[in-house]
Amino acid sequence: MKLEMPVNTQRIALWGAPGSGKSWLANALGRSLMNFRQDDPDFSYELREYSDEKFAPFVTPIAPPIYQPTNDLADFMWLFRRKAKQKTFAHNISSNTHILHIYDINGLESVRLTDRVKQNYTDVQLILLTLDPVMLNKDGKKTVNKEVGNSDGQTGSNEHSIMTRELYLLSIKRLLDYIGETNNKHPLIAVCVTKQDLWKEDIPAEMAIKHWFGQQMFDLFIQYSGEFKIKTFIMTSCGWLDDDARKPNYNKITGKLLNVSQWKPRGVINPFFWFLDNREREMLLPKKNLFRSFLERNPLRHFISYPTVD
Ligand SMILES: Nc1nc2c(ncn2[C@@H]2O[C@H](COP(=O)(O)OP(=O)(O)O)[C@@H](O)[C@H]2O)c(=O)[nH]1
Ligand SMILES: [Mg+2]
Repeated sequence: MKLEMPVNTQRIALWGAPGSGKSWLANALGRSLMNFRQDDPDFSYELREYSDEKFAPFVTPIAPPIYQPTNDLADFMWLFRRKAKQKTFAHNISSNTHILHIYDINGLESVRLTDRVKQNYTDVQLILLTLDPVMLNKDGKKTVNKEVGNSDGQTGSNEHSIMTRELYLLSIKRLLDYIGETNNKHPLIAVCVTKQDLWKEDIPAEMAIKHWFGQQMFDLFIQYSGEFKIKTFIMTSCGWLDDDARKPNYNKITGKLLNVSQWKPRGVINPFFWFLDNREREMLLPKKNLFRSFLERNPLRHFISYPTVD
């Protein structure tokens, strides 16, 4: 099937340490949308695989996460659509279709910002930073993972990751400085604090950065928020079990889900909805011709926000 509706391509890059949950997050988005509010009275939501200007005729059931490390620069495209169920002006302007072109980048190279991957962070509209408190190397002990130099690491069992608070701070600052210098139009920055199912404490999103990554990291995001639009989200790509709401749907030994049929990621949709909300509002901004936009209905006032999903 050829595409006939207007689409906007949104380039999205993932940044984060090996094993911090980048690939799972990308996969969990598909699953979350499948689980998400098909009974919504205003809109339906669709996500399809997309290639060669064609999209899969059926909503593709997105498989559980792939467990392989991302060695190369993997990129893939999804067609996302929010489709109105009602025929009002507001619903009409709030119905859009996007191609989400996602760049899943090797963890070590992203943290080091090597020349090979640098390019992927310029000219994107959204960067998802995955910050993983579970794998944080709290006391700076040497890493026990011998392969850490050349792969994305099977990190579930790796007790001392390379990522210390200092390294997070340094590498995120380097990334934001680089983008600040090279892009004239800055991407949105979604700070994704991952693996919430494994946290021992209940930490709200506003506190997560300070709590896990320290005051300096918190201050860094404040400092850059003049230049970038930055927002923090907390999430789990595997979620909890239905029958035991406190038990992660996660097998620590195998690094897989315990129960695929109960797979319910939590919080994963929010950075994407935040991003699309911003993009669509931007697209509705009044045109240069002030007189015309005065005569026309200001669509921005009618735009229906994307929901926050808990
Ligand atoms: N418990 C839990 N484990 C996760 C979550 N996300 C990822 N993992 C685990 O961390 C490993 C690395 O995740 P992955 O997405 O491959 O990390 P990447 O290297 O950043 O792409 C996975 O194989 C899982 O075992 C999560 O939300 N909760
Ligand atoms: Mg990966």
